[in-house]
Amino acid sequence: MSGKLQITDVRLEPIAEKVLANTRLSPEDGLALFQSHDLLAVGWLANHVREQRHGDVCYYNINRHINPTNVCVAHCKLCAFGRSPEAAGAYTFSLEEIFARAREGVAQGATEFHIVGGLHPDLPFDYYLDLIRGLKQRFPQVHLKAFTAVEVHYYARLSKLSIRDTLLKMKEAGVDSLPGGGAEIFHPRVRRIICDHKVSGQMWLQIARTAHEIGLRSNATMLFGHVETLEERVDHLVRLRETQDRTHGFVAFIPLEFHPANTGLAHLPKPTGIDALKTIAVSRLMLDNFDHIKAYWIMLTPRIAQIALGFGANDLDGTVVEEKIYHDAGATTPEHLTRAELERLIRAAGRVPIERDTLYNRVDRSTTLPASPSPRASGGFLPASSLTA
Ligand code: V47
Repeated sequence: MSGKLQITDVRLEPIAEKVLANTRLSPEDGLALFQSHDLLAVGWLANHVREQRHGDVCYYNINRHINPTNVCVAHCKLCAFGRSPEAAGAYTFSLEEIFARAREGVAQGATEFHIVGGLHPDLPFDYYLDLIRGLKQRFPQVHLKAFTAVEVHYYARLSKLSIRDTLLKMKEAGVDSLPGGGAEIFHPRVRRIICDHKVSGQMWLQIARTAHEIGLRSNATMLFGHVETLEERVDHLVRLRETQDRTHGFVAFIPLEFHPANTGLAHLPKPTGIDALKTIAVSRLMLDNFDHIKAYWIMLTPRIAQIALGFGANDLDGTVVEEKIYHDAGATTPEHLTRAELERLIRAAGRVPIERDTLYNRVDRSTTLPASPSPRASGGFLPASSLTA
């Protein structure tokens, strides 16, 4: 962002000095940023940090979301996706149905399958391992970003294995990294209200640490805009920052805006666009040890996601194709954006679109255009690092 920093909120002045001197912000600074109505100054600072790290680049990827089942025993108030086994709309895909969706994704050039689902009362751990093995065998070139810490905890209980051994089995089967879901807000007061039966925040962080220890990278999220206080948001960010200091295993942070429709919290108002932009900016400023902050367009809308690229975000996430979690909760965004549409949004925001894989290696399709959708073909992509000097 060109132009000078103009501050109208004097509480931001010492914080701006710290940001410009690359000094870590305190929890009190985080709170002052959230409380400030000087959105443009907060955004300017976040954009300053973003441009120091990434210049004008904005990443996106070609991916496909796959949700194997929406049957879930957790019944979280925040969620409109999970169903009881007998409820209308409950589904569980067979492995063949999942492979067919994956094949379609590969034909469209997907470099990543993002796989998350409900906590099914009857499916054994082997169903999930067979799913991963089957995908890896058929599409070895595609990164499998599969199963949140919440699912890992559930499979460990199901199979009576330790968290570490559960993760090792997943890795052995072909899981490449973990998505960032299920983090919500770590504070127990909030979890008691929005997701009473889910793993604790402490356990979520421990599972992320264990995953990092065995060489699996993972993402992190924060669900904002429901019953949490601003102090609880700051606490969430600080705990993630502390964990990242120890492991350096988090790849990206995704602030997730709460969608209340059809959930047990449907009486709550929707978060505002200002809150979404400020949360992205504060995340960039507090998470000084995270490289990537995603503006997940499905949840923000493409319009707000575009603006977020000037407020600290450096990634729009992917093409997605089929999305259930937000659309069950009333999202009116499309479920799919093409590469051309993502690139257009990024260019119109004054940024340079770069296709990436899950771990932010650049993907260069210029030399190998997809000739056929054969599952064994490269899918037309190679990491740029393998093509150019
Ligand atoms: O864990 C559920 C959230 C998450 C609602 O890792 C809701 O790259 C809003 O984690 N309103 C799943 N949010 C999505 C997720 C994600 C998305 C994109 C990229 C990545 C990544 C991860 O969605 C859940 C929960 O926190 N969620 N219900 C709702 N009604």
